[in-house]
Amino acid sequence: MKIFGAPLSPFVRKLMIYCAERDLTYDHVPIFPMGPDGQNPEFQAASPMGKIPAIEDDGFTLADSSAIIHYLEAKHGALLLPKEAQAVGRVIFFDEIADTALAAVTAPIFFNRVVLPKFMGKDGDLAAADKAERETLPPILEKLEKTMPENGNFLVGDALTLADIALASIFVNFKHGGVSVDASAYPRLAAWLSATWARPSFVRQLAMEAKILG
Ligand SMILES: N[C@@H](CCC(=O)N[C@@H](CS)C(=O)NCC(=O)O)C(=O)O
Repeated sequence: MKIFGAPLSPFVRKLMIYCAERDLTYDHVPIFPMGPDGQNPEFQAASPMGKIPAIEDDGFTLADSSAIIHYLEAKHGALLLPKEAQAVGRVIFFDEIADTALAAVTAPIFFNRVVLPKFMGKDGDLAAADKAERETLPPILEKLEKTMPENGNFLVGDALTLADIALASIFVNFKHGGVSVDASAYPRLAAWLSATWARPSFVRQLAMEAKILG
């Protein structure tokens, strides 16, 4: 399988961590969609909307991290998606929160503080990043804190699921953008996050990303 994408994307990271957690190997084809890579015909064929990640697997192409992970679970056997009705609903809920509310607030922070200055040679809109951190993010973290399990390291049930991978992946972009989760304000969220980031899959991924960030 080929994975097209840039590891600093929360959605590419989610797919890479998913593969690491279940020992699926892949060839990584680096694609930064906003640069010339976006014109790569193989990538364009795999990702009709031009977004990362996308895959090519034995001639089959697919884009969108959640779609790809559902495909891989169906192909290789369900491991990180539970079957029980309420659990599957909750996993999709967390995956969706990462893709919507959190992605919307990560974007101005990560893009303006990291992507524009480091990879595109442009000044980011630091005022927009600061505003997102100060005003938009805290109410989301407060709501998220209320959805965290009281005990335990997993968001759904007593084992790792796609919910943990998706949510912890997007929080890496806050970290790269200089935002940390205050354990005194959000104790359950902070505890769950540090437990998830301590997994070997995340440790390896973050080491690789540290090299990219220099
Ligand atoms: N819901 C999608 C989101 C993918 C996405 O928005 N990727 C961004 C990078 S983080 C992208 O490719 N942006 C380039 C563009 O929109 O042109 C997924 O889970 O894969």
